[in-house]
Amino acid sequence: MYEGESQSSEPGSMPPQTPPPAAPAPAPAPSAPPPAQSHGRANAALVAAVIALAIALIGIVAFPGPEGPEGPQGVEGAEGDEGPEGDEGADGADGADGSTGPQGPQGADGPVGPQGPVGPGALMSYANITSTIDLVDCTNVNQVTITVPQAGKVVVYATAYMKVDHTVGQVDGLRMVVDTDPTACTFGPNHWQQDIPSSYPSDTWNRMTPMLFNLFEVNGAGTYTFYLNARMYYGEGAGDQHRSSNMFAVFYPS
Ligand SMILES: [Ca+2]
Repeated sequence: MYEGESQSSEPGSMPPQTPPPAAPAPAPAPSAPPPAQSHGRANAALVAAVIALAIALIGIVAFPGPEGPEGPQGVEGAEGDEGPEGDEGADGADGADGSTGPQGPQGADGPVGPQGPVGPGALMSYANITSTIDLVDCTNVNQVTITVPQAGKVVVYATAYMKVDHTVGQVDGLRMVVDTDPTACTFGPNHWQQDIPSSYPSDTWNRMTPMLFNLFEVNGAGTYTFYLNARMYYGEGAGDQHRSSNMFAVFYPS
């Protein structure tokens, strides 16, 4: 009972007791939690903030602002790994011809080819005879044959070794010709002729070496024969003979 206050008591109740000595002042109590009303307002504010943030994010996503200026170029990155080899490309156009190279070594000899046609050069035929032939009238002593491919000219050359038996007091005369006739011993511009005067002493081995040539026209291709003929036009006798001779025929095409 505080001073100044009245204390009613009821009958039969306990007498008033002396109040106990005052207790020491209690130590300050730890901070008590806020009243329940303040805690509720804080939660509501937090929820409102979260909702506002969500609305802001939705606004950012749904309604983005204008694009900002392009930023500065970044630093070049490290070189990447080499990629796989690509497919082979199409062939390019041919290049220009190169310069001529050096001459190569000489090759081996080839096989012999077939004989070619007769050329424009001369053809030649040859006849040689060593034979004792008595001269009786006009005597053929040698001949040469030549085959020509076309018209042209044939030149015939002849040399001979002749033996003449001479008796003093008689003339011996030998004539030789080249002709297409084996019986022709005609005197003419192409004949060869030599005499032994009658005053010369007798001799059975008078050697004569005539040299003749004559020109013949041939009208076309073919085989032609030319003859060397001899005749004693004076002093014909048993000892007058042909011993040997050569003939050459050369063809010249037109
Ligand atoms: Ca004679």
